[in-house]
Amino acid sequence: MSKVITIDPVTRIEGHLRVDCEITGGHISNAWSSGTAFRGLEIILKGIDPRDAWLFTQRICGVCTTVHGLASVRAVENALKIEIPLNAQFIRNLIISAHSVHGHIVHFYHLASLDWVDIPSALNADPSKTARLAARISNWHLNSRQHFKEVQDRFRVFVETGQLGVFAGDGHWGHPEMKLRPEENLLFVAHYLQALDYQRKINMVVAILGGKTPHIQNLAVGGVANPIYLDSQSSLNMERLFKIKSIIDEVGDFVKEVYFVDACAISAFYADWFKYGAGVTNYLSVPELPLDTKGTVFELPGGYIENGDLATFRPIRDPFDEFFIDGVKETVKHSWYKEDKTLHPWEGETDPHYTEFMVDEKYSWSKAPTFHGKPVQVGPLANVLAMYAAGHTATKKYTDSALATISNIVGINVPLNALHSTPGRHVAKAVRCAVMYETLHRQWELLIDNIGKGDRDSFNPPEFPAGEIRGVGFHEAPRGVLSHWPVIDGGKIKNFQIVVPSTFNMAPRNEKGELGPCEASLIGTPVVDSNTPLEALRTIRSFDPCMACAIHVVDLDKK
Ligand code: NFE
Ligand code: MG
Repeated sequence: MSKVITIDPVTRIEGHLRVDCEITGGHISNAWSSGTAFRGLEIILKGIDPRDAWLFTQRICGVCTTVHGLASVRAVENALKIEIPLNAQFIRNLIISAHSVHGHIVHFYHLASLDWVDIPSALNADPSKTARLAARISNWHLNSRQHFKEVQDRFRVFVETGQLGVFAGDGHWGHPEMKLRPEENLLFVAHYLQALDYQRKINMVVAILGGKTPHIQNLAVGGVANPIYLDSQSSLNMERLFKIKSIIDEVGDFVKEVYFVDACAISAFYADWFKYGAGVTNYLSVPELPLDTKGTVFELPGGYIENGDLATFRPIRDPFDEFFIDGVKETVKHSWYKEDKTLHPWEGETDPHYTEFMVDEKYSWSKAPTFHGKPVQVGPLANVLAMYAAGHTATKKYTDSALATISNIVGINVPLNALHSTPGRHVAKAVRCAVMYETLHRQWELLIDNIGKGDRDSFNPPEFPAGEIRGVGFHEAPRGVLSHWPVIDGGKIKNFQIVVPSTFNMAPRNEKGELGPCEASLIGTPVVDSNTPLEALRTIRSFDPCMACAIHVVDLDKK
């Protein structure tokens, strides 16, 4: 006997998502992912000055604001084939890296961890035992009996006065699939609270360089609007640069001694889960952190892996690489847009056409992107596997260290292949966070060295030719490959398509009826109680879905 359950809305994500699961014999046998909010942001872009596009596209999302700003200016620079000053690249790279570290910490602790951690159970923990447990896996200075006791006491006051606050409505407390002991739960409650502070701290780097966050103000087609005078109080000066350095150092300890360790520990405590959640194992990521003025040499590699086989890794060189440019298409066969076309983003057309939720026809506002005709998974797992396949040193170091830590806790060898799974997405995100933290240091040094050579440039003014030009700007965002595809005519935007990480991952079926990555990953997942489908939510949230980003509309006829 099969039964279909509807989870709507999926909470602790960004935006509006409905997921329907067919459950047969205690396991998910089919799934449908549906973006339920129509967004119209791309319509506004038509006819505007391409130098302003980034200010509009940033408003797509309140979570990953910098990424759309960045992809937009890159896309217009790519269309113009202009170079930008080295200082501008390094300043952008610092923002990208800090924003990624922030995003990964927030996702793991504040959006996803409560699917695995039974918060109220922490009240029954013995803080001394929690401290001993923590000492075995980490050197973090706050892992003391005294600190855990303080957290527990503070938390008890909340519970006893009935004020669970953010923990009130959205937990699955006491669910039979919650497997951690009270001591382990207390450890994660303490780190959950610390993480609130550290995600804020690293975001200060974004705010110092970007003017504010969310929605940075310092981008420009041609560079950044950060004047560099080392002894002026009103520009990027030595004081601010060293403030950034001190924040990076401080947050680095948290990333390595807390987040990285916790992601390994949770995965190890739930090691059974390594067999669930693989789904689509075609992986796409793009290179990131450009080191030259043309934006063609990168610090971090990216590329395509087919069927989970790292031997198939094919690097993507840069945004001029035709393997990337020709590979991206979007289909609307199962999305609420007219007709069933599969189009390249430069030809992209979108004509909203809402029907009811009909799984054999149309059932989502999200389009279904493909890469060379196949559904692909994007995100930190895709990126880490690509960087691993490319032999990237820091990625190899942290991935091997994560697998060794997990194997050590579980007591059996957990291989690289285990990462094709729900916990694999969390482990990979922690690996990527540690890698991004190291790159923060490197980008800071590159910026300081370049300024030290006397280079103060941060902007090259763009000039728009008559006639039509096209560009693509890609970015490896916290949730995966993001690309913006403008068509510009006579200095005005004629068309602007945005293909987003969550559109890839949370896609409905494509033109061939193949399931999107999240849909596919749910198949086979056990659900012990269909009234509280915690297990399905674990896998859905492991993608860090952002539906606000995933859904956009372009209306070519301005209807
Ligand atoms: Ni709104 Fe995003 C990221 C983009 S969507 S969060 O990262 O682009 O997956
Ligand atoms: Mg789009």
